[in-house]
Amino acid sequence: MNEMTPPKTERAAALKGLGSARKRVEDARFTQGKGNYVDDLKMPGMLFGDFVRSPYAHARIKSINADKAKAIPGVVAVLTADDLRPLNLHWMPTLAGDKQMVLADGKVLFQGQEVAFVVAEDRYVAADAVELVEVDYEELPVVVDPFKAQASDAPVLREDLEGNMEGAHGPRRHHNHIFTWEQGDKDATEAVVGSADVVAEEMVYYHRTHPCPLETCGCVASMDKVNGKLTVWGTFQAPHAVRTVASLISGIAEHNIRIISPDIGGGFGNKVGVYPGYICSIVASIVTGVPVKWVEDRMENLMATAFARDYWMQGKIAATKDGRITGLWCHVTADHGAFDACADPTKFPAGFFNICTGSYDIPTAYLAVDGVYTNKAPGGVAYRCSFRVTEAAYFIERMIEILALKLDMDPAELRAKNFIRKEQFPYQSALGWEYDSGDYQTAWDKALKAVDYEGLRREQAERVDAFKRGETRKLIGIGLTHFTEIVGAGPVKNCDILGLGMFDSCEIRIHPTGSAIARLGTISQGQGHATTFAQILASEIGIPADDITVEEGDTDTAPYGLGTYGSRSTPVAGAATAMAGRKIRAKAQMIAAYLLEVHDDDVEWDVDRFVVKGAPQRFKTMKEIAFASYNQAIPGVEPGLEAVSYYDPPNMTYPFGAYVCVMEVDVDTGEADIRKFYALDDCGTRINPMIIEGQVHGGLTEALAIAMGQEIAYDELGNVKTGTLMDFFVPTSWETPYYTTDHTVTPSPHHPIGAKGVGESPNVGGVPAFSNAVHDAFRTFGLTHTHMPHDHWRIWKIAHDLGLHG
Ligand code: MCN
Ligand code: CUM
Repeated sequence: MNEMTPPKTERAAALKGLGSARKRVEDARFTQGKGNYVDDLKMPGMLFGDFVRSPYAHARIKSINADKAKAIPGVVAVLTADDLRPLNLHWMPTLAGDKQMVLADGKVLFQGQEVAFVVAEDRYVAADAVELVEVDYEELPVVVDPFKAQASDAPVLREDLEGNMEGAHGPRRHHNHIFTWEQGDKDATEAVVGSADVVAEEMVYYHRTHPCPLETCGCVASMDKVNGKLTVWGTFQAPHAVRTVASLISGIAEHNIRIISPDIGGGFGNKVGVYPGYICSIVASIVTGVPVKWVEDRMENLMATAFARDYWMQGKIAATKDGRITGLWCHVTADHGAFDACADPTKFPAGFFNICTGSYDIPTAYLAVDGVYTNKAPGGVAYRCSFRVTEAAYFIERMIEILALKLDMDPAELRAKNFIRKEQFPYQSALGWEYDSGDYQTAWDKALKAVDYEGLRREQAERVDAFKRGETRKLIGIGLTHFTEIVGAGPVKNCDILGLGMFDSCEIRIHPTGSAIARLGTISQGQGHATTFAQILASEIGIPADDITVEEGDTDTAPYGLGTYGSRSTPVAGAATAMAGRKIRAKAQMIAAYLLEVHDDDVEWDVDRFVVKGAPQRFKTMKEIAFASYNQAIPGVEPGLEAVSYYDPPNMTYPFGAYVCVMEVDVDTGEADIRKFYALDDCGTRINPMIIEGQVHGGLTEALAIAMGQEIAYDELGNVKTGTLMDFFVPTSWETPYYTTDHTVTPSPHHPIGAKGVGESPNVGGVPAFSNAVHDAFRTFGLTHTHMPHDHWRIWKIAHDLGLHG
């Protein structure tokens, strides 16, 4: 038997476990068009809902007349706030402790706001009826500027809060003010900034944009009146949380609610929040007794569901003459739109923005964030953001560049000089985080060497000379970034959403023949969980990944979890998976020892089996053990082989990376051509290098979009100017450059397999890299800072303002 046993490496490779570039199991159905998305659901008698939306950003509603709409054949109902009021569902709580109108109650506060919900026998009839609902609006003054919103004579946006100066996050100091959030030491920081050799000061704006997933948001609600059970299929990134919230809001017992997230065509944070469409569909199904589907169109998605960013970040960074950073001061004005519907952990109204000291050992820091209401769509945390970490990384990586200019120092050198050093981990940051692990200098050196940084700087200088001689109209920009992220919310002691601690879970069942199913509290939206979670397990329990089904997203079967966002699946559910796997292995060890007639301690694990110590010819494979667990009566051991783990991580994980973007900028057309993009990511132990590369490519492309053109822009009347894909930039293969990916591996010391999250890293690091490249191209011509997005017109304008057009 012994001579038949393949060598360890062969057996390990057959498992396709940790580190294997296993192909995505999901792709068999996706590439054949056989995915099952919400809009693919068809049920007998199903009705369709569609919204009447406000054309105005701020207006009083004097009357709504739905008579003409109701007269069209096929229209079943038209719901307004008056219909929802008796159920107390005309407003709903938001994740940020605010409340939001489900249907306009007396007034509207942003363009595209939901005013009435038409329910009809088909989608087209519903759309026709929407056009016939007559709403009489009286326009009110509009505020789209968060600074003007705080003027003493600014119009009162939230009349429902009038006189209520106590908000969900402490006192409000103005009728359009939501909260102030402070971190760090104000006095000490102001003293450092006040007496420093050098201080760089700037207003860094990270404009409003939108995650714009290919599949928009939607759901099908089905109330089974016979069994009293409500089932909702939806594009939900956190199905269990939706179930609990639905139960609390509707009064339906939680066991009578089943939430199912089917295949999701991209989430990017857009599908974390709760939208009026969900509530209206549920109510409509309860009222009509048949399933009701609501799926928004592209314009509705861009205009009304969770936007991203819109942070005005005023910064001061202080340093010694030789470039040692001594302090960081930051004040953020956060434009939250009409309702604070930001999806942050409860205690963090500005997410994890206090990671804004970045990769640097900054001894003193202070941060204050003021949330403000305006006449824009609500939302706020979405789009590969790691809870505002993308804003934080953009802020610090711009401030570093601006400081380098002021010091007349190379920005690569300035960064290296201030890195948190390897031996300082675990590192306590001035704004309250404990970074788990990192080796920034190694990553930085590797990146600079890979792109030949010195050579690039020489070439850049030569180009500037040639430009000045009139031989070329193109400049070279070198965009550097070293980012540190914080992902894996999170420790239950300080992270919850609506009171639900942010643990996650995994439940494993091994079948008699040695294959398995694992169910998790997370939900993939394209990240490849069915592929990668099986790999974690394969290495833990010695069953090939190909023999393990991973199932997520059905609250009737999956263990309770908080869902997928904030790159938390690997740090939290991935840890739960490893821990559940270890429980399986512990039981398997007892079974193996019994079968081999030795003591438990006399067997040891060997890839896919337990072997008797010192007698390698005597072993039991996991397949044999699995069968034995179902057919042997083992004293003191329960039949079957199952385990469940609920994992509360002791800390978050701190992935990091070094990105370099090399750009050719045409001074006369404003075109920016990306010549090279190098991305080194360190996400600790790598589960599947191919999936990581895919995550990085996708996130970089979104970063390219954001930095180079994509925005949700409003005019002064609050009209959304970028509500279609004609105006809202989504890169195609044409605009997407070639990316070079690389890595270092610094494991997380507290994660069972040492893995950190990676899904959002490329956005967090990518945006500053692209933006810094644009800035760097004009560095020698006196550009300090300019706002994103850097579309052709804006780049042309920089050149123009710098007098480069002669
Ligand atoms: N991974 C790995 N090794 C690591 C870390 C991660 O192989 N050390 C793999 C994981 O196993 C997983 C993937 O990379 O298959 C992403 O894992 P993780 O970083 O834990 O992130 P999540 O699974 O929690 O995904 C969320 C993250 C977020 S918040 C946004 S926003 C985003 C992103 O993922 N949305 C996405 N990537 C996306 N990719 C797609 N295709 N679609 C989205 O909507
Ligand atoms: Cu902030 S976007 Mo992701 O956390 O779903």
